[in-house]
Amino acid sequence: MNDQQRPRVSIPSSILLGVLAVGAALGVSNLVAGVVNPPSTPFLAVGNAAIDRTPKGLREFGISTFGANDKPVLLLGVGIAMVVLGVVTGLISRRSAAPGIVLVGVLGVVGLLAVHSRPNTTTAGLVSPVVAAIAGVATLLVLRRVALARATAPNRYRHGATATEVAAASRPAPKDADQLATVGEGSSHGISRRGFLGTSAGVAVVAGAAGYGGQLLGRVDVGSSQAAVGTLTPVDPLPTVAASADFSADKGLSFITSNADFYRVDIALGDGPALTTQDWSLRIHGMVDKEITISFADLVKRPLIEKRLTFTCISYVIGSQLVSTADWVGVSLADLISEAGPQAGADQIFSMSSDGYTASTPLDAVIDPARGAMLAVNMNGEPLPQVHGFPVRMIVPGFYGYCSATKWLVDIEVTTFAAKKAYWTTRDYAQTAPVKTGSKIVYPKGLTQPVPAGTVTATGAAWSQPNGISKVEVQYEDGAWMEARLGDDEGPSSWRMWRIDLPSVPAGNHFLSCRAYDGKGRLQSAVMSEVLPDGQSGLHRINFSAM
Ligand SMILES: Nc1nc2c(c(=O)[nH]1)N[C@H]1C(S)=C(S)[C@@H](COP(=O)(O)O)O[C@H]1N2
Ligand SMILES: [Mo]
Repeated sequence: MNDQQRPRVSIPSSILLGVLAVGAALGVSNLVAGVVNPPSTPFLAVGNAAIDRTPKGLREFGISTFGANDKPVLLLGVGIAMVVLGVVTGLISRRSAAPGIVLVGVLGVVGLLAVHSRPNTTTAGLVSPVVAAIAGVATLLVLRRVALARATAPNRYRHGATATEVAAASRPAPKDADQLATVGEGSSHGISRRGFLGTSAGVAVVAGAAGYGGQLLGRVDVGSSQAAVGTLTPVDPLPTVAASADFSADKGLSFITSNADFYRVDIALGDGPALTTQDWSLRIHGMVDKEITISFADLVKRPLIEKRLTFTCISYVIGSQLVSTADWVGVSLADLISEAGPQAGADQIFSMSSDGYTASTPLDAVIDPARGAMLAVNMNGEPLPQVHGFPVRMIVPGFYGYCSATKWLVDIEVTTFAAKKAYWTTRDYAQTAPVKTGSKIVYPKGLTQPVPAGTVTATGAAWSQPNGISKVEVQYEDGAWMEARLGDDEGPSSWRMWRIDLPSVPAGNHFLSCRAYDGKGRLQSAVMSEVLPDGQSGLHRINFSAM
């Protein structure tokens, strides 16, 4: 029989069966992953692998375009890619199953490599993509067979069949069955089509149930664990922020950023790793005299400290939202590392998240008691939200988050910069980067929200962790720099609010810029640089309108 004579699956049926083959593979893989090793679903692993391989420009683009939605957008992209691959699988398998089997096999290998590349995968987790590929191929073969089934073999016991249908189905088969087969389902009538649709619906239900079942099995009850942690009381609780420190609040920037508004940036998908305090422990090892492994219960028995700290992301673009402030309760990291006893020659703290994210921070900064590096367990009086690293995250004031603020922290290695490179360092970011002194204008908000002409009270924030802010200046149009009034100092690693009255601003469009001096009197750089490799410098300059 030459190729032309082979029965062919119709285009719609081939699309349906291709999508179902990929869907069945994903559903079954989710189930297996749920049973053996929850974090290792091939779907998420492929998403994570995609993130890890995102070119640097695209990362900054993704963060600035989609903000906190960059993850759902990515998952949607992986989902769409799966549907497209399903369609392709079906269409290339119309005459023969071989091309589709190859494609599903390739997908299985990609899933296997992706799962394998995840640091939190156990060997058992590798079973999931393998079983997925088998389920995909089996679905493809079964559905093709049903789609091409001869009209001569109807299922006369089909559930719900009417008496007439059963009678019709039991009539003798046409003699030219072979001829029918060569033209495939195209000439077969309703019975085989319904058989195909019924089987397809069955596959869809089983795949969906498997996927959902995997979801349920893999579920970790983070909420109960957070509730059990609750609000922890530090030895010296911080007073609430005075109104005289918070004086941009009326213009839309409160001193403390609520947990819901606090910016979020990470490479994790969904809400990030789902850990409980029971599962959690931290190991401190490497170039130390005494290795330490500490449980959550033992961690919070240590003296609890509270700090009001401003976080800045390396992706902070001048004037953007990637800078936030919260009250953090936790334990001194400087003390813990000192107890482990760093050995001579070590210069790096290499911290790792349960999902394999790594950050490199200078050892001397971490053990400097004045800087106040900590392991945080509460954020603004609540257990850490999952997206911010529950149950424990690291904080080292004065460094951008990427090289200091590891969330879902489980491992700290005392080592050297020469020996180990962290996640973003291998992707062209600096191995470590102190936060650059920054300032931004919060009000006026720009051209879109005109302000009344006359006296305009401009306001904003400035930060320079860990030295604090000593002065902020504002320039209206191209005039002389004028000193702004500063809000109360809430500590050298918190931002400081500023405001200034601009008298008699006429109707029309105007320019406004600001610049800050750090606690040592050093002026912020006016040179507009790129984010890469160590953060953007430059002044915030806005155009606003008065009317
Ligand atoms: N595990 C983990 N921790 C991480 C990251 C990450 O991708 N994974 N990103 C870092 C970056 S780039 C920043 S700016 C801060 C942001 O912390 P937040 O999301 O709580 O604001 O977390 C840091 N810690
Ligand atoms: Mo960041």
